[in-house]
Amino acid sequence: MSDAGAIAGQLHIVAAVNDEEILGNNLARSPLVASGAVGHSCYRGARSASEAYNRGIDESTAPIIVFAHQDVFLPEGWEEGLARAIAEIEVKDPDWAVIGACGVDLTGKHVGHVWSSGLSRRVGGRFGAPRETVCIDEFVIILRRSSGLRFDEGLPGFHLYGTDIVQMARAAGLHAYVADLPAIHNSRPVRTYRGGYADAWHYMQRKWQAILPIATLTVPLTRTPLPLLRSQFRLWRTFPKRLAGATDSRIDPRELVRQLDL
Ligand SMILES: [Mn+2]
Repeated sequence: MSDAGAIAGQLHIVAAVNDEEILGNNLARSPLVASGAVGHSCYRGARSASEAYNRGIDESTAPIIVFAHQDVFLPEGWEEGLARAIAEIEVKDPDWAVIGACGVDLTGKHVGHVWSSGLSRRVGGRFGAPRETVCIDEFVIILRRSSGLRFDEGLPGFHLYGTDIVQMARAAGLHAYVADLPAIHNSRPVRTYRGGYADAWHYMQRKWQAILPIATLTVPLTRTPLPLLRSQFRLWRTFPKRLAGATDSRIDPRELVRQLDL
């Protein structure tokens, strides 16, 4: 799978969409999507990411499914990076289940590489060979269809499904990886961990109670709710400053790629 044309034929892109302008400005502009090189399905009106993503699994046939946020831009050549990562992973683990672009490795170290407009900074940087991970950021999730994994439709809303799919892989004796696949996450600053986020966190806390704590890229899953409460307070206190410092998410991500040399 070293050749980019070969990998494109194995992929299908799936997105849950609630804003056509954001989709048009970001994911739809990605060369893979804009050129028609890879098929894509957008699901609107889903109650949860799991519901949309499982429809994407059921209504496509490609062996590798790329679940991407509507506010993600996959730069030119992204699929070549993916082909390289898969080749590297398959030397040791032909039965890999999940690949993401940001995660936490088995030693607890954050690894990944993305531009986040919400944070107005490059998160992580080049890190070489793919590494096993215990969670992944939801902005891009790559699933090997023959792993047999599906998203848990009991998990409400649009949070923590990256950690959940990785933990389901591990529970099934499979492995998940973070690969160096830089992209633009043209996100807005996170306003709150109340409401939908808290519902998902409590669901995950119950679901995985036997193996807590579990690292995530937001709030760790723990027996005590203290980390969630602390993070809720911190987000509330810092939101005005983060909003003021964020990159305008209406920016053309192609311009960001040129500026950032991702
Ligand atoms: Mn996003």
